[in-house]
Amino acid sequence: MNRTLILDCIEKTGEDVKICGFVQTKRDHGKITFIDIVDRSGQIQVVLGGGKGAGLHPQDVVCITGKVNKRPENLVNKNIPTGEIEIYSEEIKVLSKAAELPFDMGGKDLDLQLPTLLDYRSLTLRHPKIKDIFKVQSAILEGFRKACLKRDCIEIIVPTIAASSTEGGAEVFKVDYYGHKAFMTQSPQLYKQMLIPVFERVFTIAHAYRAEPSVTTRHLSETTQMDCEFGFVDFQDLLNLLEEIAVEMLTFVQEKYPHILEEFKVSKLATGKIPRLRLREAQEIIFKEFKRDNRKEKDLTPQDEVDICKWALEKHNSDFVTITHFPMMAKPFYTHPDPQDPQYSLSYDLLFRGTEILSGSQRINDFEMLAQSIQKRGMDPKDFEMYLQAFKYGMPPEGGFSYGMERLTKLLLGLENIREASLYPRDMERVDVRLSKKE
Ligand code: AMO
Repeated sequence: MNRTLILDCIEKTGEDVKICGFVQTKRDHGKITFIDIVDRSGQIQVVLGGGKGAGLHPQDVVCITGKVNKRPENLVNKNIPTGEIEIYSEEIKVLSKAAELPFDMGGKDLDLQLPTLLDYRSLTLRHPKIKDIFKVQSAILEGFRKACLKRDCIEIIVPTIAASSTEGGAEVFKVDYYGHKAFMTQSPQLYKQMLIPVFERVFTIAHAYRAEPSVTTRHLSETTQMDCEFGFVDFQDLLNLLEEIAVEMLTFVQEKYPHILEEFKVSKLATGKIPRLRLREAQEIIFKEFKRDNRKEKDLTPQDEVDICKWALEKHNSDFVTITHFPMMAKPFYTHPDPQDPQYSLSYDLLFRGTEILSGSQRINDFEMLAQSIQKRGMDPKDFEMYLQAFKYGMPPEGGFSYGMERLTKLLLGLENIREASLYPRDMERVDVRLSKKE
């Protein structure tokens, strides 16, 4: 008999089916055993007769052949799509036995401390609610791709080993590259720009490596960036693009997985017109409404981000707020100064539900100006030879931005820690296994 997916059993009441999946929970009632089986499509209750349930354990991999029955009215489970049916079976084949689990995985939530959740990652990812985080993440990627393709962008895959650092600063992993100096890229920035004269519009979903010196709930050492870059655009075009793509992408997720967002008890997207504030305007609001004077700082503090998002939701019914015009000295070398006020830059961050999820800027597209900007920051243009070549031979006005995939997932689902939004998070303390403390 061919395998039937669990969700498709709904259409097969009265028929014999074969389902294959994992034992989620097991309840023995004498010769009868109730087991919940999970496959990629969903979960179903199986009533196993003939004493066949003895010896079964959670996470055993099984195939079960049996009849799909309607459940008695008083036993219907309204919380799952297959809640009106169950399978009665006396035939079970165990494909793979699971070792005894270190903790109970049968509850609706997996109540574990974060270190345990990550120490047993290959196991904890199987829990339906944890799995749902990554279904949402996959939909974020799908929504992003759709929005970019719709705008005529070409998808590119770029290297993650490079001859120079991309974002500056000390947060860079060095690589011994056949005895030469090389770096893990902090972002796909330089390559996406280099490809503008080739394709005009590009996007990439790229690994980025940040040697973060501290442990926070919003930073990873290896992160995934969703990057766009557009040629022949100005600052206003870029602001429109980044906001439109964000709303489209998250609306797509909301429409694809409404039940998961409900399960995580998060509210629907507030999509009022997104307020745009210069950094100094945002800091003025923080000062007036929240009584903190950060008006001379070069960026918003984490608490400022929380508060300005609160303000955007209350006053504009928007889960997003765009902050522009950060000081030039706070931004990477490729950022274009504002011609009206060159101390400030044509840069922007997008904040979503209390945290920055995106950064970007109009870029310097003039070859000489770019080489000078590299020098001004104490770097050597020689280290950027391939990059500068793209500008030397003609570069249109251009700009772009980057969304942080894990941050977006965390904020959309209201997770406490960004590590929950990464399949296999890397941080100062962990590369799959916990790193031993340095002496
Ligand atoms: P930036 O460094 O701000 O900009 O990164 C863009 C977005 O990526 C996410 N992000 C991170 N997420 C988790 N852990 C980290 N350590 C981490 N670092 C960044 C954030 C952030 O908003 N090249 C520019 C983008 C551009 O100008 O196009 C850049 O990398 O959500």
